Amino acid sequence: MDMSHGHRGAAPRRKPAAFTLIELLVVIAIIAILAAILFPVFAQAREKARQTACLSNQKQIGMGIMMYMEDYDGTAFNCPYPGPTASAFTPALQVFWSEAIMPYIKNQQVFACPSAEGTTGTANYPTVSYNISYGLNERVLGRYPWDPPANTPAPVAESTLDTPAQIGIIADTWTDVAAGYGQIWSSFGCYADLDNNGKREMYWCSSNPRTPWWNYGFPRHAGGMNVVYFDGHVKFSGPPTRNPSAVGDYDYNIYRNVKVWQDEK
Ligand SMILES: [Ca+2]
Repeated sequence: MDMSHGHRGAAPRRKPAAFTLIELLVVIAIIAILAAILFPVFAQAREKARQTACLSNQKQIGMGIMMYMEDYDGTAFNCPYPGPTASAFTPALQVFWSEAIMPYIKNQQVFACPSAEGTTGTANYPTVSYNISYGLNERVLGRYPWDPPANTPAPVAESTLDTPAQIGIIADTWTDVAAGYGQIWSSFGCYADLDNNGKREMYWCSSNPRTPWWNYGFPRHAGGMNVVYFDGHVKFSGPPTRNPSAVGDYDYNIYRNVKVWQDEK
């Protein structure tokens, strides 16, 4: 039996109901609340996807560096900061670090993090035709012969370090698009005794947000950054924590899981 037909056949007790103003406002309010809850989630999901794409970029960069080292007796390239003038450019490198490994990667897009605009070079290195938003570990890949510890040559061979898997070599770095330059490095390294054994270890640090041009690792992925380690593996790290021994803007925040150099004996 058709129930609706029976109803329709009965005498209507009231008009077919339209929405009242109050009902309409309640529905709109509920939709607004749901939107307010969901939109940040959508934004987070988008950033999460970018973070994963960035990690994939770095995986290829890490593999490129490993292949480079296989061809050069286990030794990494070395691209020190060339200084403010070309005369300080020692040694006289001809290529930016991305170009050093380009023969192994053959893809310019992997040097650009999707969460950053990137820049095309820095200081006195020749600029490139693509964006770069990653910087290198100055101690390992941008080393001067006189950098501590003593008697460690530049370029650095992986075999000279005890714990390459703990040492970050490439990470997200700050780039100033408006100024038109990026940073060759992503870390000076800052000292802290996080294991409280009385000896300081050198960790990767993040810039003080108040002075972003002191640009170490740049935490652009929900407060963290992606890192390539000296054995070629990649990992997300962060967010950074306040460095207990920070004395200024140089070493304000610290990535506890990313070392810049091996523990000094
Ligand atoms: Ca220690």
